Amino acid sequence: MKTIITVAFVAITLTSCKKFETNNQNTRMQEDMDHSTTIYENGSMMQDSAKMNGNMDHNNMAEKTEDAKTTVTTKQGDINLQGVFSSYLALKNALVSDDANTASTSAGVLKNAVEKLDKSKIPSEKSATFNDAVADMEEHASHIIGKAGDIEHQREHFALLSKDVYQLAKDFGAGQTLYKEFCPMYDDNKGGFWLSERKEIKNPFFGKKMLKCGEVQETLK
Ligand SMILES: [Cu+2]
Repeated sequence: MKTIITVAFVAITLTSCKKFETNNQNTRMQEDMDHSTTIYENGSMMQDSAKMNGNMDHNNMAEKTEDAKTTVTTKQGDINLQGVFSSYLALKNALVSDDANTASTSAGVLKNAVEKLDKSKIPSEKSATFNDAVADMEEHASHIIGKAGDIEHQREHFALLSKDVYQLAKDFGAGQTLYKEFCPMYDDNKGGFWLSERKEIKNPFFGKKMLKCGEVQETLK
C-alpha cells in the first residue's frame, strides 16, 4: 500500500514538473515572438523582409484575407435578396386577403427575383444550401403562378417556400425586421410558419377564415 502511494506521489510530482517545464517553454516562445515583433517594427527590416519574400507570397496573403472577408460579410444586399423578400411579402399578403390572382402575379415577380440572385457572391460553404433553396423556390413559385384558381394549392406551396426564404434570411440577413410567425393548426395541426413584416398576426394559410390564428416565434433582422 505504501509503495502504491509513493509511486502515485512521484507520478504527481513528475506531472507537475512536466507542466512547469511546458509553461517555461511557452514563456520562452512568447519572448521569442515578442523579439521578432520588435524586429518587424523596425521599418527598414520590414521592407527588406518583404523584398526577400517576393511579390508572389505577398499576393497569396492578400487573396487569403479577401476570402475570409467574403465569408463573413456576404449580406442580402450583395446577392440582390431584397427583391425576393419584397415579392415574398406581397405573395403572403395576397394569401392573407384570399386573393389567388394577386398571389399568382406576386409569385411571378418572386420567380424573376430568384433568377436574378447573384450566385457568384455566395461563399463556398453556403453554396449547397443556397442552390437547394433557389431550385426549391423556383419550383414552388411556378406552382403558385399556375394555380390562380386554387388558393389552397397555392398555400401548400407557400408553406414550403417560406422555409427557403427563412433559410436565406438566416444565412444572409433580412436587411429589415421580419417576424417568423407560426400557426399550429395549419396542415391538419402539424403547424406551419411564414415570414411577415408585421408583428400583428394575419394568417396567410387561412385568410379570413382564421385571420388571427398564430404567434410570433422569432424576430429576424
Ligand atoms: Cu403544386
